Amino acid sequence: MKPRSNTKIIPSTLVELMDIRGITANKVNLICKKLGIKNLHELTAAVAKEQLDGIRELTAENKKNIRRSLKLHKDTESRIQLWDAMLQGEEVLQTIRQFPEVKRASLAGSIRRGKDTIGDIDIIVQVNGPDRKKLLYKVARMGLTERIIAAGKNRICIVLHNQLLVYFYLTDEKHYGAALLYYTGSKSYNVFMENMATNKGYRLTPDGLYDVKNNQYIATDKEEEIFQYMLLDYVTPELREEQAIPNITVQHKLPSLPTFDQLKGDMQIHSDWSDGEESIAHIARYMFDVFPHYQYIVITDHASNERVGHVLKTSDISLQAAEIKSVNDQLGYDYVKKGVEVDILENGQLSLPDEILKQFDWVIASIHSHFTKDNTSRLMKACENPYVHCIGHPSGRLIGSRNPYPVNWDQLFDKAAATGTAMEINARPNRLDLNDTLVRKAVAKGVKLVIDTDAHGLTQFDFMQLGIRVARRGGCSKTDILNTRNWEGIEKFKTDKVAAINKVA
Ligand code: DGT
Ligand code: CA
Ligand code: ZN
Repeated sequence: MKPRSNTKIIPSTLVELMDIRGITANKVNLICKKLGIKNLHELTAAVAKEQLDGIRELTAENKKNIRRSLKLHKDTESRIQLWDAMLQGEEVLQTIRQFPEVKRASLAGSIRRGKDTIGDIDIIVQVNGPDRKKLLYKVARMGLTERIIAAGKNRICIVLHNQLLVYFYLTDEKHYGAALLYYTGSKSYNVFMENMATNKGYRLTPDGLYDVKNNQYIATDKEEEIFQYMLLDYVTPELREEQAIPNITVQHKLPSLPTFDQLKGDMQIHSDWSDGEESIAHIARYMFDVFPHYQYIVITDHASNERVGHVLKTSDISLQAAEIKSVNDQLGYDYVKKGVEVDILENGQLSLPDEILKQFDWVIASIHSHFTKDNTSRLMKACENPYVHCIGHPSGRLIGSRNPYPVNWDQLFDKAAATGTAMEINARPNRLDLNDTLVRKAVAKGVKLVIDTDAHGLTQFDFMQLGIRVARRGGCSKTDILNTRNWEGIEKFKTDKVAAINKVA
């Protein structure tokens, strides 16, 4: 075989670059020579500084592949919503778990932490050394894989057909816990943990925890063990973010975070009386069967005197109430609650008068117009209405398509706390509104929150899982979440609100 020219002068630290599709030995050589690069670290730095742009011989595709392989691709446009990433990640996980070479596998990275958008999918895979090649072949042939981007002894990176990147970190049983901890991140949380380890005479690496005194390896097959050895409370992945670190440095001070089974009902649902797909009877039957731990559901169709089309007409409110009554009669108790979602108009007035609002069991007021102006005063005015129980999707953002409008959150949350108005954690994948940071702020001010799905179809009730993750990332306790209460508890919240407003007036 003819020897390949130039290969020899490529530093051994850069050989793995040649696994990148479309990058020949010549190109690797060229990069090394032109930029004086000697190792992967220097290459990473050069790519971050966009120095590859100066090399004419590299195509745009070459550069893209190098960036991807180095995990430097993450501009905001390429991030995908948590829900899509969870579905995709789960599918990849289920597929590789069927390979006999895979002894254990877990999602890590930002998906495991429940971040609202995801740059790429990280998966820890336990596989014996001799099986790694076989695993690579199988991964390459999975229907989900578009192509292999890079493959080495400890890592495989693939791109899926939807252009999402997946990194598999290959590890053995003994190092699994440490790998899971490290690749779950976040980066700033890892730095925090590494410093904590150093302070306690340990060294924490993606390979495991070591006792510095005798350089002895401490078993970390399970992630929890690392926390135990370091005398720290276990920190759930949702709290492994920079914003939560101040709370986790103190032992036994972590909130006990809310869980899905603690939720007693879904409090924003649209039926075919407005823009939802299903009748109230269908929704009730489905929810009753599929979510048996819910004690109530709240139908909150859009209703307005101001707009037409896909809204509950004022004249239809009594007809809708009769339908709800008949569904409840069949179920044997008041399972379906009569709610409404009203618009907050430009001047802060609502799209229905108080005499009508007071007929409903639950009133959500939301902004559906004028998305660019500062909306603090509109939202505060809505809080002052004794019949408004909750502000819907308070920031107005649509992930990837609409920025949140400006709001003075301190002022709004103070008003919400003083008037006893709840804020929504809207669990739709493109809303997640409030987001984790605002949830943390709201809770600190004593504002109560409602997690709901804003479902318009039967499949959307599963979004509740996302809402729970936002609440957990925001460091909520169960008591911060109103719909962990039974309906009597919700009624109490409503009478407390009226009392709070009367006191101020
Ligand atoms: P993403 O993919 O942008 O949504 O966010 P992550 O958190 O999944 O980040 P990613 O995929 O770049 O890396 C996965 C985890 O690996 C990250 O959360 C922490 C760890 N990690 C990666 N690079 C570094 C690093 O340079 N330093 C430290 N301390 N940890 C890192
Ligand atoms: Ca990631
Ligand atoms: Zn809405």
